[in-house]
Amino acid sequence: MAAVYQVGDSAGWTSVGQVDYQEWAASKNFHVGDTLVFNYNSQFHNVKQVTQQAFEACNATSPIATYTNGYDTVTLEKLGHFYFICGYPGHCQVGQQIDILVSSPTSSLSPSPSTDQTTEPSAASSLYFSYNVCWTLGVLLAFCLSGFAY
Ligand SMILES: [Cu+2]
Repeated sequence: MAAVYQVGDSAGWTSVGQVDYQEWAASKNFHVGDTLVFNYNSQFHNVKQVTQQAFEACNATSPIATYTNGYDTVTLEKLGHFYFICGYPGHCQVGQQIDILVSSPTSSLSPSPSTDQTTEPSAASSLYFSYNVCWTLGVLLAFCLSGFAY
């Protein structure tokens, strides 16, 4: 099921308010087909998808893609990292940058097939139990009889 995430939740995409976008991204599990929504005032911000190198350098001069609408949706179409920064001077440097890692869904372990073996040991043990009881009773009987005999 594809999910839609508003980047920064109610804070949106901003350079003020000290939004920790890495923490925000780390709290999510992004999968192929999910959509990011960048919600911001387009007078003050934009969204530039950049390479890892440009991301680390806060270099917005040669972006992979540029979004400027103020309500931009970006579909995560493949696995791997998606790097976004704000192209306005100084904004990336103060933390308006986000590294989205799109991972494949973890394959859930299928439960081990149940077998009929669970019933067999209990049947065997009850058989063993009744054998023990008979043997114990037999010994007691023999003991009692021998007690009477002497
Ligand atoms: Cu900005």
